[in-house]
Amino acid sequence: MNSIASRGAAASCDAIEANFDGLVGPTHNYSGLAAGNLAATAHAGQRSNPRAAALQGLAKMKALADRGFAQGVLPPQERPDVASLRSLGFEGSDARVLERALRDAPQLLSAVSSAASMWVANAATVSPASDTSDDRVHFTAANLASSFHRAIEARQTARTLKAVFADPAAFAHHEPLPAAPQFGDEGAANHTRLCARHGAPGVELFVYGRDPFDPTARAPSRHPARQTRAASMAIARLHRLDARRVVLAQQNPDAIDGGVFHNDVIAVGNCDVLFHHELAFADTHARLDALRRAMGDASAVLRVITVPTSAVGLQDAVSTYLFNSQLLSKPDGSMLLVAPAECREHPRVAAYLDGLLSDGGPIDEVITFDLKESMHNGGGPACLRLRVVLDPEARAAVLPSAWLDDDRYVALLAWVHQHYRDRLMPADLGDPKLLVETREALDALTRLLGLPGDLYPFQRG
Ligand code: SUG
Repeated sequence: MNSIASRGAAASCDAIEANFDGLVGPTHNYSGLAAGNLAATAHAGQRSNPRAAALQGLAKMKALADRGFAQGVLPPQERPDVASLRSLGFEGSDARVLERALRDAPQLLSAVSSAASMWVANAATVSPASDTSDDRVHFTAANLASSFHRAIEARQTARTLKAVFADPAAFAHHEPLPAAPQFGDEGAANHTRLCARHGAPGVELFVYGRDPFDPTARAPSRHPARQTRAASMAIARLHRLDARRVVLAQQNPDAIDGGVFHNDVIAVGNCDVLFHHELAFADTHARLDALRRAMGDASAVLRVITVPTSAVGLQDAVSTYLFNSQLLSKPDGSMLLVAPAECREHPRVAAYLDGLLSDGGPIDEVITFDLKESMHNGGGPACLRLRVVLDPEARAAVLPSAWLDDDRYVALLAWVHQHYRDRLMPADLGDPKLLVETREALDALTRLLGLPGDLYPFQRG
């Protein structure tokens, strides 16, 4: 047996799915930047609470870590991103750049101040070693080309992922795809992996919103389709996936027009289970058949839970983010749904969940979290995490200080209390003191998380 084959054998026995959550950054605010994201639009201009947002995210991470799930932390980005303002012609000291941007182009100041990097489901697409032909975990940082405030994340995201998943023997990193409309890529939010168990070869389902190279293809009319078919196909190639175990599916354009700007707002998969709303995909029957065939090739049988509109309407799915839940395998093989608190507050969705728990299916537990600060910008539990399947060798190669343990949790709580404001309005983003506070916070965080001391642009001078 050669070394690659023996590595693959180890992967199939002991791999785990780790969840790396994005820490909410100190500039978390509601600027209404995301077209087609109904929650973000509805909360535009409201006062945010960055401290509460970060604490809500940490509470979810800690609760899942305490339950025995492998939980990591990814740092936020440097915001306001003064360098982006400079690239757009604002000159002078940092304080002057902020002041002039606030006066002349407040929308640009909001965009370069967004804490949107918290939603790390959009950071990258990740393929585990058991799916790739070189037995390494592959990452492609998302270009997020469909909006300015997110497109400026791509370069730093790639840098951060390389710092946390550094070992080239275990991890392969690809640069973001070209940031052109044909290749809009939103990362793992439009990517689902299905398999018999995490370490076994899986089927990778890539969901796209539009096909720019097919003029006859349907597309949404009201809201943008952010992910393109060409981007999904490029990532499948880059990650060296077996074409027999890749399935492409188009999102239902009507769902996008109803507020489903990412597929993870309407579907979630884990191991052999796909939990989705009946309006998630265009051509649902054909796509599910393709998935079943591909799963057969991966020696697995797909279990599908389709939620009909008669039980949960599209609007209710979008407003509660039922499908933006994490679906996690427990040690006995049953599954836990980690849902937003809004699901329990909504009578029809709560009734649906009660039925789901008593139907003898794979999901036998639901826990909910108050993530309102993130939810009001359209980010639920699943948006806040990046899944990375790791075999024992790859797990050992992750930056050790990126894992959340009790001590790091306590240190992060103290760090948030020390550095975060408890109220922020979009107009506060021009305050030069906020920039200084944020840089001090991130400098402390690089030490706390054992990250390279030159991770952020301001640290490189
Ligand atoms: O890209 N919201 C994000 C939410 C991303 C959610 N992620 C997933 N579904 N995986 C977005 O729409 C709002 C920022 C503002 O308006 O201030 C925002 O960018």
